[in-house]
Amino acid sequence: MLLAAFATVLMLLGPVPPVQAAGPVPEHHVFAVLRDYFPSSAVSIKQGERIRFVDTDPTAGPGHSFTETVPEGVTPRFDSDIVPPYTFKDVANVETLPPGQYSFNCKIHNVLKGQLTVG
Ligand SMILES: [Cu+2]
Repeated sequence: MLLAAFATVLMLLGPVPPVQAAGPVPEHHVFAVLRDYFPSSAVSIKQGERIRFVDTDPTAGPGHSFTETVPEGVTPRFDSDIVPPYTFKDVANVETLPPGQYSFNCKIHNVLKGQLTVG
């Protein structure tokens, strides 16, 4: 009797949704700078993904950065800061960006620039 009532309640509740895992680990999109140029001027990531900026440029002593292009005095919303040659950094805050288009450049070398699309 009690079991039948319990079974009826379960049927009324419907199927139990599967338990969600903690969620996917944000992926890293690797963006490298090669010998004083960005090999691609366009980068696309999904919302929540991160970008690991790798400097493989042996010619640039000061290194490079992956930084949002902003007017002087404005704080960029994402920035790897300067990455010395043969090292890498994750671009800070890029995983928090809402979908949209963003311009980026190297803060040392303004000619190194591109477009980031967050989908
Ligand atoms: Cu640079």
